[in-house]
Amino acid sequence: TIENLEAKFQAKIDAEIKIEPKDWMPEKYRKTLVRQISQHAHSEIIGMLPEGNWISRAPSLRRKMALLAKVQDEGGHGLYLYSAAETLGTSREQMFEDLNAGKAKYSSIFNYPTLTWADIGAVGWLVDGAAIMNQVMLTRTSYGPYARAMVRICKEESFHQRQGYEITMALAQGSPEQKEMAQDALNRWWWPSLMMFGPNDATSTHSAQSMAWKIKRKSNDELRQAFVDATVPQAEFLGLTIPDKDLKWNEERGHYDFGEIDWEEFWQVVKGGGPCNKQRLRDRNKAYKEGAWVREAAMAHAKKRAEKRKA
Ligand code: FAQ
Repeated sequence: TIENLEAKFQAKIDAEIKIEPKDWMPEKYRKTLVRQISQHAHSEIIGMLPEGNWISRAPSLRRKMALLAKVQDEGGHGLYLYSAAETLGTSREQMFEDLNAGKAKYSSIFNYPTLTWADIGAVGWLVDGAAIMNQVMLTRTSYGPYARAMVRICKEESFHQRQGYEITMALAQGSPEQKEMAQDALNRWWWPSLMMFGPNDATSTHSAQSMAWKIKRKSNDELRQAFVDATVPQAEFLGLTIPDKDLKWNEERGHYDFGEIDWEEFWQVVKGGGPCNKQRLRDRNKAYKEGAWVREAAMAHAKKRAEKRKA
């Protein structure tokens, strides 16, 4: 019976045995994974856009090379994640279609503009920092292909974070104008970075089930707290100020207390009303259309090679 199958499935999860593509799984587990992995994949490739904006304007050849490599890595992360989602029986075309039509979600963070070079530092330091905090737990997620993809992604992501921190450090130790740029970027990216972890646990619709299935290993609030705790000393080291007047070390809890997130802003961005949502979708659709010939050529090449191998 279905109850039997479900009980066996949960026992496997409880015993820390990975679920693999051909294993039986509850339909809701499959659906949740497709939702989360595809949103994650979309975030990676939409995330290329705000940074791609600065490749041609990076202040030196060294900076340009590092940024180019980082943006390319993100394209790669998208590919591993789309592949992982495909093992659950959904097609890449369908996922692209949903993204391009504005039907699929991707991380709220990528709907904010990158106004100055200092934003590239802040994105690496804060956005990649938040991404790693969330993704390290996903290397232990219960679905095998997702967990394995996350291992490599996390290694690359930690290079990205350091790249951003180093840009911010150079600015923070530079001229007064440069320091001001770094501070301004921190002011604009801090709160949106905290929003990346999603709604509070009490209002998170999927958390309880995802934790029971060990898709998620830590809750949204737990991860957000860990990010704040890790990042405050980094800002102090740089001599920059985190834009939160309620931020304060709490000796009793052994954590930083911090202010309330503007949840209205969060949901507005998630629902498509952020500063750059329209622009991101427009750019994504344009890139998809203009890249059609590349996909066709790659398919033709793969077909030719397959035929040669048969012959
Ligand atoms: N933005 O019940 P929950 C990166 C949605 S890192 C937009 O808590 P869940 C690397 C959520 O989907 C960024 N939507 O959901 C990079 C759900 O909507 P639905 C990507 C959000 O899944 C760095 C609803 O709210 N990382 O790309 C957000 O249990 C630099 C209720 O929320 C990942 O995706 C948000 N911030 O927990 C690239 C990590 N938060 O589906 C380039 C994997 C929540 O019911 C440059 N994902 N929502 O319509 C996760 O760990 C989880 O999905 C969470 C949300 C933690 C994001």
